[in-house]
Amino acid sequence: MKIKEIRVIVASPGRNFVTVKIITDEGLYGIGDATVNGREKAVVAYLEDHVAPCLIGRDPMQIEDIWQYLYRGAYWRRGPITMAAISGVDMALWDIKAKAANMPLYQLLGGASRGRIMCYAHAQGRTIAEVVEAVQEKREQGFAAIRAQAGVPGFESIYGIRKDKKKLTTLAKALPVEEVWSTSEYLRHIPKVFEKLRDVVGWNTHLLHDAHHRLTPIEAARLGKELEPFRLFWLEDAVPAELPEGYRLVRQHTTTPIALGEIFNTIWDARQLIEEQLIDYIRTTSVHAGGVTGLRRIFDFASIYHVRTACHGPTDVSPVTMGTNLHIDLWVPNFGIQEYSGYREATHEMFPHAWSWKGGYLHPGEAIGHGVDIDEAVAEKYPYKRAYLPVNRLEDGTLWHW
Ligand code: GCO
Ligand code: MG
Repeated sequence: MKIKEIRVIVASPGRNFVTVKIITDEGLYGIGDATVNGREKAVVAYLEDHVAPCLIGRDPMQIEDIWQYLYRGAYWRRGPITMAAISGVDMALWDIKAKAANMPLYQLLGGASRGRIMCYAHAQGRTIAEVVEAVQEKREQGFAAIRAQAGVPGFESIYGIRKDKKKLTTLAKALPVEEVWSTSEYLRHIPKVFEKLRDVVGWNTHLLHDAHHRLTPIEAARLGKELEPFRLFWLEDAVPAELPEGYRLVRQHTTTPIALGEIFNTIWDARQLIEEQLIDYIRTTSVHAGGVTGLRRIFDFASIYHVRTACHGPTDVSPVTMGTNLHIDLWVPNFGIQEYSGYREATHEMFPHAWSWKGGYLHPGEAIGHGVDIDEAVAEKYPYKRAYLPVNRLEDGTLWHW
């Protein structure tokens, strides 16, 4: 079998997705996701101009060799664009291999280690009352784990919370929306949110929170400590992870579990955090951390250190990544949880998939391959639209982490 054609499809069924389609001379094809939210076109150029020409004529069964060829062979290693391109190719190749083997991908990985995959939903609100209502709604839908994000009094919009959705959409078409942030106000407010949530929901629902990279280590330590009475499932991305040893300080002060890694691209980004047991959950996902090949390596390494998996699964990773993650989730012995924030109808329409969601649980399905396809005719109806993530500033105008 040989790789005959590689198509890179960019479409925006509500948000932009970059999809790789690898077609073989035997008619089998595979699909991969290569989306980097807000920088989509860079991956398209990387794939079309630099990767595709090198792969035509190669044996698609040589997944490991192709992975190494694209990783080591580029000389310029790692980074989100390179790794998203490698991930897209890798997912498509595993899809082809599993189709050729006539089995669902999870069987090729070693089979199912569990019957269903626990996922967590997103609940957010501007006021505490709104958050409580949003969490209750997710509980009624059957979610056993819910991430709660709350507005901070006096601030119009922060990560996960927007005052005026319409305004954001209009602005997002042009340039990044700018938000304003105060760590001290946030730190004062968040413990109150979780105190109220525990009062209302009791102890049978897992509660999670994402600090979205905004704190310093000692601030994160304080937040973790103050949230201890409310027994969070985790506190996510408390501190930007460029300085992994910064997390030692967080660990010294709190037993609140720590989750990290949605923006990591390789095992090297996660190595020290895992080795020193500075985190409890590793958030790498198939589209940004090297596809099935990259993720499997990171997760096996994490298992030695009692670190569990928690694949990133927001709306900006496509249903192809979701499907691929679910096969890994079903197999991986050290599974923790899967993020699932759902998709718009148009996204489901563009990516027909075998995976399914019921209550708070997901399953990859029994279709051969990873079970996710792309409907190219539907994709044509939704052309790419330039869009950015917001940026964040402190009250005095200093650019901060978003
Ligand atoms: C999460 C993430 C996302 C990111 C988004 C950026 O935990 O789901 O933090 O919401 O902000 O993926 O593109
Ligand atoms: Mg996050």
